Amino acid sequence: MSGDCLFCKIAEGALSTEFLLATDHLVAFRDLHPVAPSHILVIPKKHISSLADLEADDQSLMGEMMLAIGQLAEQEGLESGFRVVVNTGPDGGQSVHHLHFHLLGGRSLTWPPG
Ligand code: DGP
Repeated sequence: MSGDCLFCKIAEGALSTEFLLATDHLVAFRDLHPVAPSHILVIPKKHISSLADLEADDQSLMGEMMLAIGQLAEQEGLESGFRVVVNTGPDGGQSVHHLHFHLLGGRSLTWPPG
């Protein structure tokens, strides 16, 4: 838990957010401002500020998160595809400084992103 981190509070259940998935190490919940019919955030319970702050010890946690994303995509019925985005740093458009994976699906997504 890091001081006043919003996603740490969500992860510890302090904000009564509905979890689509919760394990010892991660939680998944719907984005407050969805940009696709399915827009889920998957976050580690451990406070990690961004993808750029990962350490070697986080390797198995990241593997668990990838597997969770696959499970959530299946749960959401995203058989025709989905996208996973990790906004990182100011140029990456990161607004919440607790590592999170956006799982986006339910419509055809364009490329390149803005
Ligand atoms: P990013 O820009 O990549 O840092 O994405 C942060 C996302 O977090 C953004 O899409 C909106 C979402 N978000 C911010 N505050 C809350 C909240 O309190 N609850 C939920 N469910 N999502 C939030």
